[in-house]
Amino acid sequence: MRNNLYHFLQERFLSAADLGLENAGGRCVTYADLDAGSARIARLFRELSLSPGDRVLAQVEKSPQTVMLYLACLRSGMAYVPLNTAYTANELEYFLSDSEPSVVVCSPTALPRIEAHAAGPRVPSFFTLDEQGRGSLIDSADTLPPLDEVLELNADDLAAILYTSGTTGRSKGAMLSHENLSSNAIALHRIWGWTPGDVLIHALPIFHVHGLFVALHTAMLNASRILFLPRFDADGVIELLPRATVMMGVPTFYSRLLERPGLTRDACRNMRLFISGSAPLLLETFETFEASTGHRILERYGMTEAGMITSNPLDGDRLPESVGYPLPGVEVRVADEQGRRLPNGDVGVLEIKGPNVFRGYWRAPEKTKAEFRDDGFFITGDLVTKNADGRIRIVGRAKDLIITGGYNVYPKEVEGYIDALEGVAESAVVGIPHPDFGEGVVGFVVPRSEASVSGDAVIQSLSDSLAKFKIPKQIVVMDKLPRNAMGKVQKNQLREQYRDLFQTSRA
Ligand code: MCA
Ligand code: AMP
Repeated sequence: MRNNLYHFLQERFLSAADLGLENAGGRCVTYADLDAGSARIARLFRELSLSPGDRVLAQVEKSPQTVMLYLACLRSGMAYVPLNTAYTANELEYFLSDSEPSVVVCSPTALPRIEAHAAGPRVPSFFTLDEQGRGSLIDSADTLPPLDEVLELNADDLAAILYTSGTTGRSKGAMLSHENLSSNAIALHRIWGWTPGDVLIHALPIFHVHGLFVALHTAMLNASRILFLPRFDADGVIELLPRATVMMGVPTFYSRLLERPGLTRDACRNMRLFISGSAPLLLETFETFEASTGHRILERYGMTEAGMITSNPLDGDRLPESVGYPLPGVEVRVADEQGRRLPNGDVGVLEIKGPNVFRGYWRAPEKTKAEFRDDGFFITGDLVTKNADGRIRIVGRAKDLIITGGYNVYPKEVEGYIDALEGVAESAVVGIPHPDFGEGVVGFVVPRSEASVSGDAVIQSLSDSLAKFKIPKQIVVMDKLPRNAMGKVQKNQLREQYRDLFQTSRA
């Protein structure tokens, strides 16, 4: 039984053991290094007497050593719990108590406040890892002999828990199994036509599905050279383009690249494929990108709970404003609120089933039950149409969600924090079209009758509690929120009325 995803990856990437993660200066942490480094961290886990399924929580910057840590979790059967580095200590407290990690890895500067927050029955072991890939994690592992074993697992054993913000209440941890991840990686590797010699530009963060799973797994299965940038930087990417063949990004990457004169056909001469996802790619971005580079961006669609779900075809019509066809092995249907299948062309919620679909929410069986139909289909909350040949278009969201620069923000969470501020009677948070981030978070705030509230003060007050990307780029103070006859806030009306808020200035 070779169910461990690490088996699949190792088998392929060791065929090119001297390639690996290359930084902009050309320094390479090879696949052989990743294999040996992850084996030493696996030994450290053994010394700490961790058991398979124990959680390893990481809030660390992107570095090859972060990848080693992830691979060590895979090979030793630990559940990797990566967290956005933008989360504040306040947000972290919840993830620590909910996931009950056995190991916590964080930056040296964050260590004191994270240690202070870690309570509960079992105190985790703490290690540090900085953006250069140095810290007590690597220092401790480097003194140990590698543990070369790759644990035999069941296909549905846990590989990772990724937290997704919830429409109501707190974030939910999506439990992803080895099979979820490997089935998706193998399907994507095939349908995107990875070939020997492909070189990937990797500029995504590695605490989400896109950068951690989609990009890394496919490139590793291909034993590809990975040009590994610590973060997205349009000029840095343009410099690397002539050396690369594949790039993955959120739409903001593409709109930012288009602002640079260096994005030319010549710069893209060796590129084979540009892939976009995590948020809607605007028609304008698709068309301007094609005009500038000759490349039609391939858009695909996914979510944390299911990895990738649909993709435009590599060969055949790559259409803008469409996310293509279900991946091999993934069943989809478009349904009404009761789960009844709708005719082709009708707008409904996309429901999906397949080996990519997660095992449920961590320690939340009721939440899991609420999002699955009795026949096992998962309700994505995305509003779509499907045409007669099976092509899917996303036309909206049934869930109240803002996607800003590829990060999800649930308005309810932000509203909760704003409403708790002194002088605030109520608030509504919506996404307004934003030239850089696709959608920009905007807060509409109604002060209490006797109070006066300033937008800047609201933004300032939120900064200790919320990650920056969730904090409204603008606050509009108003006397009352628009409501319908039932008393429900009319967010559509706010979106419509303020649709040009970001159009004149890049906020
Ligand atoms: C940073 N800021 C943001 C964002 N990122 N605000 C809103 N939305 C964002 N995405 C804040 C910064 O803290 C800063 O605040 C200000 O906005 C400007 O920052 P800037 O320097 O422009 O940002 P950056 O560091 O260049 O980052 C922008 C980015 C980054 C490169 C677009 O957000 C990014 O890498 N996004 C990718 C997200 C991703 O991987 N999503 C995949 C999720 P201040 O000025 O106050 O300091 S996986 C997923 O969705 C599913 C499965 C899927 O289908 O893939
Ligand atoms: P997350 O929970 O962070 O994984 O975000 C998943 C959500 O991102 C999906 O449910 C969609 O609403 C959205 N999404 C991902 N890819 C696309 C895309 N290509 N077009 C439109 N929305 C997308």
